[in-house]
Amino acid sequence: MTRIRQLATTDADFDARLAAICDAQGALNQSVIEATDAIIGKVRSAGDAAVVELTRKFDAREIESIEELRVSIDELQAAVARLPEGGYEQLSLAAQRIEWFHQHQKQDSWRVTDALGNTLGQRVSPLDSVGVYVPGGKASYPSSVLMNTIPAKVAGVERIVMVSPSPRGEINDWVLAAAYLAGVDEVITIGGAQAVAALAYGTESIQAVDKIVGPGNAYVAAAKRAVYGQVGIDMIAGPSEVLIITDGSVDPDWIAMDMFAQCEHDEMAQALVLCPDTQFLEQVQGSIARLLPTLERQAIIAAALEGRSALIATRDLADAAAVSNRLAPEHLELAVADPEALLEEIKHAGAVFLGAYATESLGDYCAGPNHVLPTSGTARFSSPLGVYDFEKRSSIIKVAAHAGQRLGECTSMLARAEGLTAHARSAEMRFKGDEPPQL
Ligand code: HSO
Ligand code: ZN
Repeated sequence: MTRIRQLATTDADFDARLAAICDAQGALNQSVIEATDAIIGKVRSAGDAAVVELTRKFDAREIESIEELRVSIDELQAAVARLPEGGYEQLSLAAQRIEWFHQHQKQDSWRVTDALGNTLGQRVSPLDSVGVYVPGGKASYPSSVLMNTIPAKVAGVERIVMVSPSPRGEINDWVLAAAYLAGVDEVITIGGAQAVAALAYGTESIQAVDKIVGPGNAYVAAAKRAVYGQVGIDMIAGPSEVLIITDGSVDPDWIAMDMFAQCEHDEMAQALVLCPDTQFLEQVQGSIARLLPTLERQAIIAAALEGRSALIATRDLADAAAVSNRLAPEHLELAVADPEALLEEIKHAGAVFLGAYATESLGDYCAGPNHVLPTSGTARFSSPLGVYDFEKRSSIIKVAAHAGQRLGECTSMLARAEGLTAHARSAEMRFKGDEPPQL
């Protein structure tokens, strides 16, 4: 029977045990980094020929050119038509809700006029082009295609290129349909570090992009790290996590199933339940034992439950919130009678699900907010993927002849203090002789 570890915040060794199960960092594997760097080097020097060769080798594709790896928009549309009954409607609903939510994230450009009459401002504009990486095989999620692409589209990105490996030429219809609905402009069935390198540096037939987003395996993560600086990247995601705070006012089966939903992602996934009521935690344990055998992915779930998961008894809900703030979880469920009150105590979380009905899985697919969230405690300083990740800001500085006098004097003195006399003179040339207006 799957026995999930039980902790209590009052245990003498609680902090150490919690830290041990939350540490997912694992040293970056040196051999992966070396292999990735070699691939990036090949793509940079041999371009298309390297991408073709690596795709033949890793994805068993019998191809001679990149053109054979492109999927046309007509083919994406054909995949939509092949979806099972109702598939198009449900995928569209998810896409529409994600788009509607993200529309609210659009930032406005702004301008202000200072007391001197100068105009200053910030202009917000979209990135020109973005690459979306979609893993192949089992981890190829159409929902992630929507979540990574729609914010870019809403931001106004003109060229969105999706890359996804297609071993032996197979590719998931749902992924293609999601690409169509989200408005992807180009699809190329390449993957791994070679796809990241091709997007970052460009090849003869693949035009480079400005930013690469989307999850991938260790090679893709290492490649994204390596090309960062040449292009922007979203984040390097760690294993997915959920932290559930409950007061015991919900059905323990719901809590168990929410843990399973998280844990079925992979063996390293984590589900933590924090509750002041130890009897309720026992009931959750009972629900786990009864429901786990009914699940398709029970082997993965059991490994994740026994690996980095725990049921944690807390003194009260405030104590639970304090633990949660320390961990800054990717997903935080507040399955309590008064979630708004508890939310007041929450400082860090990628996404917060309020109340018993707001299960993480709704957020994973169609609630609207993004499911690409900061993991491994990075919610302390970062945010969900959003429209703002596909926008950049330019400062605007407009100075009129008289309005700049006072700034000219200020610049002149500070520049001379830094020993930068050309700076000083370029300001002085413009404003010498004029009376400085009073501030
Ligand atoms: N929970 C994952 C996203 C996902 N779930 C995709 C299902 N499909 C990370 O937030
Ligand atoms: Zn999920």
